[in-house]
Amino acid sequence: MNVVRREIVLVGAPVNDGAGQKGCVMGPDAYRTAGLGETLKALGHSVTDHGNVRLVHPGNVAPPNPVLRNYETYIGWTRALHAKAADLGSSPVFPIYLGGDHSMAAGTVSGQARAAAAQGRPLFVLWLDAHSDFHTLDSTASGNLHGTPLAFLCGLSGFDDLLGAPLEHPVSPENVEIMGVRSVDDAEREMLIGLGVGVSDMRRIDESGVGTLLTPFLDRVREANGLLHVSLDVDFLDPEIAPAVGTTVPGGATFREAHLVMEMLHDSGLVTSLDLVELNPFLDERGKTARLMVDLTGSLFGRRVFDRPTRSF
Ligand code: 5AB
Ligand code: MN
Ligand code: MN
Ligand code: MN
Repeated sequence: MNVVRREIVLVGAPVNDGAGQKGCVMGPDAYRTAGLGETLKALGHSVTDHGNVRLVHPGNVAPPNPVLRNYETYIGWTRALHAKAADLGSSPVFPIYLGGDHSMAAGTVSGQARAAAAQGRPLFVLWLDAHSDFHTLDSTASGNLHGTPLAFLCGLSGFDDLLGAPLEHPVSPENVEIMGVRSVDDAEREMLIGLGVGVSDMRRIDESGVGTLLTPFLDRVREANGLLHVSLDVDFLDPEIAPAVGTTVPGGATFREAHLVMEMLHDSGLVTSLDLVELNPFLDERGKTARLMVDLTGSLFGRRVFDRPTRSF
């Protein structure tokens, strides 16, 4: 098979406190049970499981907004995952972060961005999600912190507690592409427009197709010699095919749309790190969603029906 062999490291991030519902804590083990490691090895890659990252509680920190839920554990997880990702990002391995709710991306992506900056390369982020996760600690109405990581990563203000200092290596908003969106709050919409974040909502996917929307973004990553982090929220997918998530929104990506995204990402050779987030195994139907996420990861790592044309004319 014509697949570039990667040294993959699995990192469990059993983060549960950012979501409104319990259950994401079981995500890392559900991916292991669904055969993520075996699937990647069968494609010719080497896989090492580093186990789960442990939360380090930061001590008492007063939340800047009374509506925020579990603010201190957001800080603790962000610091622990930032350190792990900065470390892995400076080695030649490909990390896959097994969530855990999406608040974990505050740590994984900021750590990868630090490592990218040390190599003098920009980090691009593809955020596959029904939501834009672009609330500040001020603007969130639900107080659920999994709705805030992308605003933090883009350097919006008010998040200095997370790493104990202003974010040193924010991701440029123009280097972010959010795909699959169909639920954005008013405050988020204003900030996304103001900062020029790329958004391909479901209507644009319906009209143009994922391939047409993804290609110019991948071209930009290549031209900038960038690194590309992909953050895949289960709710990017239509709830009919992926029910195991606490924040379902109808009208999501189909089975083939999602696989095509992953296949194109594989062929680009540009992706250097991945989050699999928001899987809530407690809400799954006999492992269906966990298995689909594993299959999609297989497509990202080179699974295909044919690896060459069947004839030359
Ligand atoms: B997810 C909502 N915007 O702030 C909020 O699942 C939903 O990581 C956030 O994308 C969804 O609570 C966060 C209504
Ligand atoms: Mn999300
Ligand atoms: Mn979401
Ligand atoms: Mn969600």
